[in-house]
Amino acid sequence: MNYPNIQAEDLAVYEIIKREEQRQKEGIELIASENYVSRAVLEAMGSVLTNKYSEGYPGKRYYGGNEIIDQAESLAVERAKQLFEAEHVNVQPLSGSPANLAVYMALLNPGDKVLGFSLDQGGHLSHGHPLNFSGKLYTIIPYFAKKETEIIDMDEVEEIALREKPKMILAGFSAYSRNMDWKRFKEIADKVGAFTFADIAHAAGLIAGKQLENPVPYFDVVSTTTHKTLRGPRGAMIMCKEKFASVIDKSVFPGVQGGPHDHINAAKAVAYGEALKPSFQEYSKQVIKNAQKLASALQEKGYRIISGGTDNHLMLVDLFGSKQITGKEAEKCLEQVGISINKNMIPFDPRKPLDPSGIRLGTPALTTRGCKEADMQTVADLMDEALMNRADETKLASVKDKVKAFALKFPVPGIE
Ligand code: DSN
Repeated sequence: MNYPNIQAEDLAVYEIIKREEQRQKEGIELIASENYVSRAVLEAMGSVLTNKYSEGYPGKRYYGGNEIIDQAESLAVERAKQLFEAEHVNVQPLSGSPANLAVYMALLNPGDKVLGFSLDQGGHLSHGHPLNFSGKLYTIIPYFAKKETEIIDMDEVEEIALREKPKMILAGFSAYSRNMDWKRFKEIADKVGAFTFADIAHAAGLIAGKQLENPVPYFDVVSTTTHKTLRGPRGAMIMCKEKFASVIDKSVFPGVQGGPHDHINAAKAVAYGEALKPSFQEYSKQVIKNAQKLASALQEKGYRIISGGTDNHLMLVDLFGSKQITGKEAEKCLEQVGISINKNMIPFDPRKPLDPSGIRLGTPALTTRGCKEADMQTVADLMDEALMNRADETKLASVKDKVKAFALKFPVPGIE
């Protein structure tokens, strides 16, 4: 993409965009929640659809002139229904947390009990962190991974559910590398009469790409962001059974949001169109193969991978436990050589969130650039070389050159 008008009218912003393009092009992106959208998605986001106000839903808006906007939103909805076999879809949520807020508000009253995966074990802020709306407004009962396996113990989830009788059971994660047993969650919820809510923000693309099991047929409500493995614009959507359609729609608008972002909804339609193609299934399969290869390459170098491996696009590495390097040190060292990762708590972490024992790695972005398993070996080698020489500035400068040479072999969509 070129930006001739920004260049002519606002050099400061133009230069920021160019510097970020360079960072993305020359770096190795391993943040599990990031990806590179296609040029078509970028173009839809940059379109004049941003000029419109359209509070309401297709065919029932509070502003005139929405005949064409209705078509864009309906197209996104129809494609999402097809991708996820959903009965009802709302594509208006602006991002993941507002989507989750809308779900809580639709199904619960303040104070109601919710079972959610503990944040320090791989859950998300909006699944009950005490400083988040979820933890402030609702009574959150956490469930955990089992200490010995670092995998969620469904028998324990059942025990907690039977004891606590929650009004809703939330299944989902932002740092968990194993398959979720959606069917069992539903069976447990049925035993206690709880609503089922899945947050598939991380794995949505792998589900759409038919590589992981889909919770939509089992669950009452499912939310997702659209910009992670699903490779769409920054945003979210909610899918639900028809019987919840009206409460979910009312909760999104007017409950939580005003006007939808119509240019983003058109970009969601474009991304869902891409995800419906067979090539997206190949992409999703490769994301998982790459993650499994990266995990095993790191294990061979003595890094401990939480739960012993991964079934999806991400992994947690117990860096402190296996190499006596903290997550914060690793994040800083790897950033210095152009490798983007994030520090992360590991299950039962003896350290604190701002300097935890672990890091989280993911392969959706590198896979979009065309990386395969052999490239994951190179990535593991480069990471290890940087981490083992973290006090040696000369060595780190040489690793940075190698990272750049490697990254430039793989084009980033949308960057010349
Ligand atoms: N920030 C996202 C992630 O990195 O997983 C979750 O919202």
